[in-house]
Amino acid sequence: MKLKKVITPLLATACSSVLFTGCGTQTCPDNGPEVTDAKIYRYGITNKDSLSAASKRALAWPEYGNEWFIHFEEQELKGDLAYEEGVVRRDPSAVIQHNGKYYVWYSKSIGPTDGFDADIETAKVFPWDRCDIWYATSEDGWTWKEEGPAVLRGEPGSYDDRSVFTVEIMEWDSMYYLCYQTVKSPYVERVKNQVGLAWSNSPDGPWTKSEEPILSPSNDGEWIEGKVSRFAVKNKGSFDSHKVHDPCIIPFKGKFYLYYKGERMGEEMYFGGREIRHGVAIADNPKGPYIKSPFNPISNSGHEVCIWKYNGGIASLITTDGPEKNTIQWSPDGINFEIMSYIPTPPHAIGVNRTVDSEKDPTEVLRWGLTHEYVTSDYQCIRRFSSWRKERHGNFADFAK
Ligand code: AAL
Repeated sequence: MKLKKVITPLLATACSSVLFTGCGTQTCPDNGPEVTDAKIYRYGITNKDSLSAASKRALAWPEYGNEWFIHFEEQELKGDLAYEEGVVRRDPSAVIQHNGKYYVWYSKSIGPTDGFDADIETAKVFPWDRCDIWYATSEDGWTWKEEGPAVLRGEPGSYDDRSVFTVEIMEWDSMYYLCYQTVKSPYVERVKNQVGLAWSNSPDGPWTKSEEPILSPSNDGEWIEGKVSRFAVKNKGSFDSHKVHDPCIIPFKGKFYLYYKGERMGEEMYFGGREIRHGVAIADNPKGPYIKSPFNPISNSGHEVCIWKYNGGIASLITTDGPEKNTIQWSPDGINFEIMSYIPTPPHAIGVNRTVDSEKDPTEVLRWGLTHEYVTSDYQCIRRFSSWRKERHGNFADFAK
């Protein structure tokens, strides 16, 4: 089957038992799914006059192959990105290539995490607190050389004076753009997180930072006064009223789409995990201004943003939180995503491989890339992942008999 012919989305009903939204109109018209002998045979249905709910869903599935269904495994890196005690290296960017070398950017900090109860002036509240953005290069994607810092925290009083972290890279028109999270001191529970941008004509820098953040949380929530807890709210506000996280900019349809994770003031545990959603903000130019889409949120699940272009649209790996976690979704317009596959245990905080032709296969950018691992709650290191598709259960030799 030709890959590009199977882009029809696998709807929520068809994909996973955690998704109990009922039939979408695209696959289950009022008079029920089309029942053909070929489909009855394909899905092994006993009796076409006695259809279980599962059989009805199967009959409603689009013509579909195995293309989006992949499995992951992780491996250790060598050189400077191997685990180093006392050092946090985490949230790797996508991998790009320049002058024959792979490049990656990441959050780096030193020392243990103290939490919010320690002295706020000196404490490091999270592993991603008091970070700078560093970068490393590699000939083969396995052994990495740490080159040094790329973007440092700002001067005291600036919007990024406390931490710059969770970075992504975009190459566009001979320029390089790093977008990343920023926090301004003091790092208290209710601190807002914003997104900064830096640009350079070389992946080795020097980088020029935006004077103001390019994205901020929505300003429509209300804390309960006199408390410090981020869960104590009068009004939760929009899905991104507390934090805009995990930014990733992708050039798409003549514009620049900044995908991000939104965290909400007064976040609750919803079905499927934390109340985490994704949004998108769109600009005419790489430096902005980025305008949040009125269609936000564009995902009610997920955690770190992991997106790539495929077949004229955008694909997104949704992990960790929400009812649609552990799925790959695809959208023709970058806004309206449908589930394509269910993915067992995807790696966290993926940096995809942007050096390959993303059109070659729906998940080509995921054949290998970088992720991070919690070695301890204090210290994380960057690792490599690879992914593959199971073509057959069991042994090939048996099949050939
Ligand atoms: C990650 C990301 C963001 C958060 C923290 C560091 O998984 O979602 O980067 O701020 O955790």
